[in-house]
Amino acid sequence: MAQPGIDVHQAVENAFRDHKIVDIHTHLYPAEMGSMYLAGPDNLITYHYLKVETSRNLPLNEVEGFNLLPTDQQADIVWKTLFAGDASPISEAQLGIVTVMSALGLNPRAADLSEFRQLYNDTSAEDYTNLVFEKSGVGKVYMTNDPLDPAEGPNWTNGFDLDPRFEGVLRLDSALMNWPDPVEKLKAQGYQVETALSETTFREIRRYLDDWCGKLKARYMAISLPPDFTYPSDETTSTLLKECVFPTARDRGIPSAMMVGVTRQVNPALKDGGDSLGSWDLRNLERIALDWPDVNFLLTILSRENQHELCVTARKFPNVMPFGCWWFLNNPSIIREITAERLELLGTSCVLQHSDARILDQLLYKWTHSLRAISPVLVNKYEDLQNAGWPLTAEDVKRDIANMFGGGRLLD
Ligand code: RAT
Ligand code: ZN
Repeated sequence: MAQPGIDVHQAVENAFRDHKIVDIHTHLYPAEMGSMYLAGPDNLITYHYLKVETSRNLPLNEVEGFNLLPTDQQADIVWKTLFAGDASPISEAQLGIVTVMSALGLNPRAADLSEFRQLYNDTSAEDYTNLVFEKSGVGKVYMTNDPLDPAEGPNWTNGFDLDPRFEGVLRLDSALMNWPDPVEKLKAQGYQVETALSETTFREIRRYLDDWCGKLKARYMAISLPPDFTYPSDETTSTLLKECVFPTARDRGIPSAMMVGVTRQVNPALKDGGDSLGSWDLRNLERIALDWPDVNFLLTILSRENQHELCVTARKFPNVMPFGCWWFLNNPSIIREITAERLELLGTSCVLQHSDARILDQLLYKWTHSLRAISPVLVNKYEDLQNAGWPLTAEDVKRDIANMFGGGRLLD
């Protein structure tokens, strides 16, 4: 006879309430890293997603000037255009601000940002950080670390006490993309790379990767790649991944993350907001996974069209781990779809989401919104499981959620 099952809805809600999320891809940094630390209303309101939406409402010839204004003036324009204007703020990025302000006890329908600015200015960075981590249910965030970035690099060379809630990830774009552009920057750091992709260059890049994975205690290395990225190929980035990154990942026993499908700067006037996307031929991933069975690959792909194929590829290759609904996919309708197909094709062996937060406060909405989209999908699957005759327990649900939102098996 069928046993009365647990209330799945309640079990999922409790599991998320009790679990501290490990957010494996963000652009967040602790206050100890000076100008890298971004928080508060002005940074939040000038998030590039919102600036793009503001630019849609500005006359074309004003977009460039808008981007040149000081941050607080840009924030005032964004606020006036998108929140105090003549349309409801229902885009995902706009809704996010409403969620953040409500979470902080502020009136999101305010005429200006003064109340929010006051609250932020009256709170120390330490208290603000604690408040955001506490309220968002996030336990750890992985950073995006670029030692070649002039604003970031000196922090690491000079040393500082790293808040243990922040963990390192070595981002490779600026060291490897568009070779030989990175040569001078690498040389300035003492790495004797050459313009040619020679054995010396490979050796020195591997030394760079080793040194910085060590210094950062990097959880993984990551690179973002365009839709036309191919492997194997004589193209420089592909060669450097093969000769330097994949062997380093193998030898150090850390994953190599590939974030694929970004077309940088289709509209340069929009600055950070000027990037777009395209779909990728996943036969390249099959070849990589087959050639490097002893490297674990974390994969996030930008095009919606690639998501089902990514699940299928991950079924074929246990060293491929899909993670997150990246950037333009980080919208509830698409998260629901991707979550369902991942659970159906991969069970719990994937990392369902990351936040990609750039501003600390964004943790307050990115996770609330994601979990609001993901929870009903999980509830549905658990109900299917119960209906099929599985005596599900609250402990099962807790364990699965801890696995899927705790970094995933490749990051243990
Ligand atoms: O989502 C974003 O904010 C993008 O600009 C990028 O940061 C992207 O997530 C990346 O990591 O390249
Ligand atoms: Zn990112």
